[in-house]
Formats: sequence, structure tokens, C-alpha cells
Amino acid sequence: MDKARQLIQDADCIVSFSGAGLSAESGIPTFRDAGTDGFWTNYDPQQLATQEGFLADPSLVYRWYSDRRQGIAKVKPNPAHIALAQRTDIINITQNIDDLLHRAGAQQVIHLHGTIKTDKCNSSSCHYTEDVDVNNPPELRRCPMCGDWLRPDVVWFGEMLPMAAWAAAENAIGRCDVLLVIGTSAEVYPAAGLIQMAHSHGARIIIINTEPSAASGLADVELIGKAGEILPDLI
Ligand code: BJW
Repeated sequence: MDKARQLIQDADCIVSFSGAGLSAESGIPTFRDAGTDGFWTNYDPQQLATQEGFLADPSLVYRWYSDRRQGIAKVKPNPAHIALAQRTDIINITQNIDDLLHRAGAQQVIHLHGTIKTDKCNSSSCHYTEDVDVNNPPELRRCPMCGDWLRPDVVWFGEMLPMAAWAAAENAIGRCDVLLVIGTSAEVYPAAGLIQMAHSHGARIIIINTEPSAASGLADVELIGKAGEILPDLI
């Protein structure tokens, strides 16, 4: 902890890179745990979060997201979100599709895997999007512009990340001298590649996770524990 504090104190530019573990203490299941809860026990999130899964059963996948939307609407930011938000100089790159960093008051948030607050047309040639009331999510429905399905505005396996978000993330990584890697298994690419990118240009890497992850080998400091307990103390 002392070494991590010193690195943060000496840094001019700090960037956070977070995953599902950041929101776990708010009560949102991590991606790996997501299939262990109730109805969804029988489904593999890695299959639901694909274009193939959606086309095979659009109602099932849309219902999964509706349940998650309602789950996210019910919970609150935890001390880790609040600690990050209070450090207004930190640029937050997140893989999470929830809005808990925003609700904690964070101003600088880059969503690499999209947001659950919007639906978009499933046709790549149609650019229709629609805001969604997460408290009262709509039913699966058709795009009013082209008639294809509307779907959550998130990035599924095999899909490109939003170009503007990726460019902003690369820019932030290129400037940071400390990268806080929080609550991610670091197994999903290209997002996880940002950690190697930061390491390659000399940034110091501080990992906060309840267990070792695929990025452990890149860490200057690895703090094993809950983000909501470590981050308020650290930053
Ligand atoms: C705590 C805690 C507490 C718990 N405190 N810690 C290069 C190499 C190999 C493969 C690929 C590659 N490039 C692309 C790929 C394929 C694929 C991929 O990476 N597959 C891997 C599984 C191998 N990537 C893609 O398909 C990406 N697209 C792409 O590459 O496009 C280019 C292209 C397109 C077409 C053709 C060719 C190229 C897109 C990836 C999209 C990922 N989408 C999802 C779903 C988003 C929507 C939704 O949420 O439903 O994003 S998948 C899922 O994984 C979600 C997450 O954002 C993402 C990362 O997961 P995360 O956040 O790390 O969660 P967990 O559960 O894995 O880990 C939680 C961690 O928290 C754990 O470590 C716990 O210990 C910890 N924890 N409580 C601190 N309290």
C-alpha cells in the first residue's frame, strides 16, 4: 500500500481502467459470476453477449438485458466509484456498461463496451439510437427507421469497440504515468491490451483485485482485496 501511495503521489497523470469488479460491491454480478443467479443459471453470458446469440433468440437476450437494466437501476455507487469520482483529475476508462461512475459524480468516463442506457438498431447500416428508461425497460421492438431489431447499445464478442471511445482511451493511456487496473479479469481484448500499452510506454501499473488476474505479471503493485475498501484509502 505504501508503494502504491507513493506512485500516486508522484504521478502527474493517473488513469483508471476498470471492469465488473468495480461495481460488484454495489450488487451487480461480475461477468464471470453473472450466470450463477436464478433464471440465468442455465445460460452462459459469453453466449448471450454475441450477435449469434441475439439472432438465435432475440427475446431471450433482450430479456437478459432488461433484467440487468432493472438491477442496475436499483443499486447505488459504492465507495470505489465515489473515491474515483472525487479525484476529478483521474480519467476513468471502464469496460462496464452501468452508469455508476457517472452517478457517483465522475466527469471523465470513457465507456469501451457501450452503455445499457441506450438501444441501437442491430443493422450496421442504420444509425438509429434511442434512450431507454432503465427503471422501466421497454419490450423487444423493431427499429422505426429500418424495421430491424433494436438491441442494447453495448459491444458483443466479435464486434468493434466504438471508435471515439477507443481513440480517447488510447490517448489517455499514452499520457498516463500511473494506471490503476481495478476489478477486471483482463481476459477480454482489445480492452485488456491497454494495460500492456501503458506498461510498454513506462507507466506504473497498480492492480486492485480480489484475486490475481491475467494482468498480474504487468503489475508494479498488486493489491489483493475489495476495490471499495482499498480505493478510498489509496486515492
Ligand atoms: C473484484 C471485486 C471487488 C470481483 N473488488 N475486484 C486478441 C486475443 C484474443 C482474443 C481476442 C483478441 N481480440 C479480440 C478477441 C476476441 C474477443 C475476446 O477478447 N475474447 C476473449 C474472451 C479471449 N474480443 C472481442 O470480440 C472484442 N471485439 C473485437 O476484438 O473486435 C475486433 C474484431 C471484430 C470482428 C472481427 C475481428 C476483430 C469485443 C469484446 C466485447 C466484450 N463485451 C462484453 C459484454 C459487454 C456487454 C455486457 O455487459 O453485456 O464486455 S463481454 C464481458 O467481458 C463484458 C466485460 O466488459 C468484459 C470484461 O470482463 P471484466 O469486466 O473483466 O469482468 P470479469 O467478470 O471477467 O472479471 C471481474 C474481476 O473482478 C475478477 O477478476 C474478480 O476477481 C474481480 N472482482 N469483485 C475488486 N469487490
